[in-house]
Amino acid sequence: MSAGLDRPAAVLPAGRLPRLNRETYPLPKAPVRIVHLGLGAFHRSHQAWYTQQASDAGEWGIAAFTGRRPDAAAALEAQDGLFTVVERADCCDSFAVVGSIAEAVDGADVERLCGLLAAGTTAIVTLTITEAAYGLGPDGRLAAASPDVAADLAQLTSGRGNPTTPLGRLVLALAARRAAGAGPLAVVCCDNLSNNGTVAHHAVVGMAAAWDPALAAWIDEHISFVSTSVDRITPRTTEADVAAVQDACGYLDNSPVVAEPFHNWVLSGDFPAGRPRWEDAGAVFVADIEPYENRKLWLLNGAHSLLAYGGQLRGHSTVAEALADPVCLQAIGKFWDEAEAHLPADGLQLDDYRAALLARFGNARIAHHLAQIAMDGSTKLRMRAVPVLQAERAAGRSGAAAALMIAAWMDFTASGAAIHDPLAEGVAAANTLSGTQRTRALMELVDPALATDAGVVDLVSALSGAFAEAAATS
Ligand code: CS2
Repeated sequence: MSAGLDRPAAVLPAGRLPRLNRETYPLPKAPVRIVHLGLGAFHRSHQAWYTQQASDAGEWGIAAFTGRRPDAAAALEAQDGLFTVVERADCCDSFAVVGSIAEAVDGADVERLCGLLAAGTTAIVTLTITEAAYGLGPDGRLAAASPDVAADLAQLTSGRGNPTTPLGRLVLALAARRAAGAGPLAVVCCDNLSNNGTVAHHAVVGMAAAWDPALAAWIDEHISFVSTSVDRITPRTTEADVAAVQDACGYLDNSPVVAEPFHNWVLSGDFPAGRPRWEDAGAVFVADIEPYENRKLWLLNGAHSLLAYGGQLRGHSTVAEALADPVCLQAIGKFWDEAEAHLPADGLQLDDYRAALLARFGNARIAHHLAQIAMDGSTKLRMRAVPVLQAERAAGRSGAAAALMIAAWMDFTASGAAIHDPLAEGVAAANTLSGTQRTRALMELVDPALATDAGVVDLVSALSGAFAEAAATS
């Protein structure tokens, strides 16, 4: 069921326009069977959109919880959970109202979260909590000493029950499900991580085990962790987007979301309590997700990170601007060649995929800001550059294009731009050093093993400055 708009453009002044809600736009509310953690633009343009398109959408409502701030939940609740998806193609926009979010909740309301997970009708928990929020250190284990994780463990063990990280909240809510005897469910990780189901599993069980080993054992037995590869470019909503929806749709929507027309969702794993027919909207269920995941993380997200650091060092602000710079374009092509050598040749249509990516990145009507992509670099590079660099070196080649992504990140961290990173303190400390010492210290934050490889450290050091120095016409 797609809720396309059939209203004429507004002729009334903004003050007299109706507010989007279920009275002005009568979409029925489905019963909550999905709980989402991480209510943001991407959840709305992707999982909420897919759920709305499923032929059994009427049975699957979402209760979506925010992360640190309540704002997005308050804004959406004021419109009964409704919002507009603006599909922004390079020719034009189209608009559709999505009604699958039945409840938008402040993430701090752990009581509501526990209540929903204790209900046997809740079948799925989806997560978009950011790559960095899984609380895992560079070794892939739960960083129990990190301040947020340690604070949540203290909350859980003291029985005060007020964790603040999404993981801590999820563990508490799973304990409520166990206590209620509500049975199995699926946790579906929708963050850009390799093996994201396994990562979520380790993170949740790691935190549970540090609190209550019996809960950890119950989670292992009853909770399915589904791995997924998610894709839809969704920049942050701007005031201009809000105004565009108002003009085109004739109502006030305080929470529209702009996304490219392209969308993709590949999933692998069990849904012991059922799931919506997401395949009706094109979702694909596979036995082995790794090739799809690597294709997306390396070719799309890897290129994004190259553009984010290299592009900003060259004075660009958006993906489309950076792509138009031959220096950036050439860096992407070289990185894709390296990555492609480690992807299966069959079934992934890599030529088409690369061509489609260039078209998607080149859509200048989507103002996808490089500063947004540049965030959390230490975590993202671990998924986007490191595996390609390792594979290239194992194959006896230098991996210079993957190393260039890491060198560009390092240059960017010293460029004076604001650094948003879970390891920001370590980044700042490393940047007080110089030369190879600095490179090694920064590399340790991304991948400790690579930091001990003198060849890699020398290569990355030698590539420092490459973006800023390259001539635009080279
Ligand atoms: C981007 C992703 O911000 C980033 O790190 O690379 O959000 C990217 O836009 C999405 O994965 C596209 O599906």
